[in-house]
Amino acid sequence: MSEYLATARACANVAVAKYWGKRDTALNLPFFDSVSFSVSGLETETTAYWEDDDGAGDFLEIDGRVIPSSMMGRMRRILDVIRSEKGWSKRCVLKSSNNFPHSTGLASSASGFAAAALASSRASGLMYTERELSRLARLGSGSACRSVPGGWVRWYAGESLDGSDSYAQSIAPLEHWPLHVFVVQISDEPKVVSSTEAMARCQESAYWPIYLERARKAADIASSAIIRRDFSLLREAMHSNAFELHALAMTCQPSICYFAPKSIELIQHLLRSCRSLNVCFTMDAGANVVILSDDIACPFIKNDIIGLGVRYIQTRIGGSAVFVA
Ligand code: 2P0
Repeated sequence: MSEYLATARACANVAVAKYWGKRDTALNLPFFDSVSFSVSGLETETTAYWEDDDGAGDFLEIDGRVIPSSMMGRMRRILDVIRSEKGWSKRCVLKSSNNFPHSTGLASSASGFAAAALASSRASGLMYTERELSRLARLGSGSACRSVPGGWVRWYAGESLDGSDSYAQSIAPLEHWPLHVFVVQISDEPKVVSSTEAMARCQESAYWPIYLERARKAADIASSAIIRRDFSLLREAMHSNAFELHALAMTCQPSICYFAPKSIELIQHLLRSCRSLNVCFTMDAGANVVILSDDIACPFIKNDIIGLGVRYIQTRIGGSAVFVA
């Protein structure tokens, strides 16, 4: 076994004000800031080691499945930064496992690239700061930069062409507002359209300029709701941002519709519950619904979900990516 060995863990994250659209596709640079929370217990653990390359190249295994070299481009972007900094030509071997099923609809790419960035850099002997790690993880998947810090997190879009000012940092620790999180598994089906492709298609929609104008303000509103623990404002920010994204997706050619019948049914229950309880929800590029609630609303929300006969995971706001060993 290599002396250059490290293991790291990172949590999935869910956006309250979403990342959608890239000003640079190679560097995953967004047009505007986004805000998310880390999801406790939904984690990727990655072990990385570096060794002399006998010509085999980098190796990646996820949940026991070997990823073909042709599909490792995003991971290689991260490893190439480390190789260049070290002046190395070594190869990296990464073994990664997710403790949550794909059917949660939560992108394991965010926790996966965050854990891989931390494990591979530590294994090389580099001690990156949180900000440097966040930038590195972003090269794998945009949203991965938000899985580096913990709690409530803001990804600053930045302005520079090289992405040096595009990173995420915590705006409040998880103890600041320890809400309940429900990840409702509406569908086991793979996404109808990948986020990367959907983002590109959405920029062709006639409604993109309106979406862009509003999305540019969403992170400020969501951040202020979180900092003030203002549930009504959080709900307003979260619902409008999610519905605007899905409305935009539907106006693409050809249209993209991520809703399943049970997503709508659950949303209708939740919208009724919202009138009297502190509950709010969002949907990413898939049919599943993620709900936030306070202690009082929690049992009522559970009933809404159980009544639908769908699977769910109940958890809390999570922490940052951590070095394990
Ligand atoms: C988000 N999503 O803010 C948004 C909302 C999905 C819907 O970030 O192309 O996997 O790898 O940078 O990070 C999912 O997109 O996309 C995502 P890439 P990523 O969470």
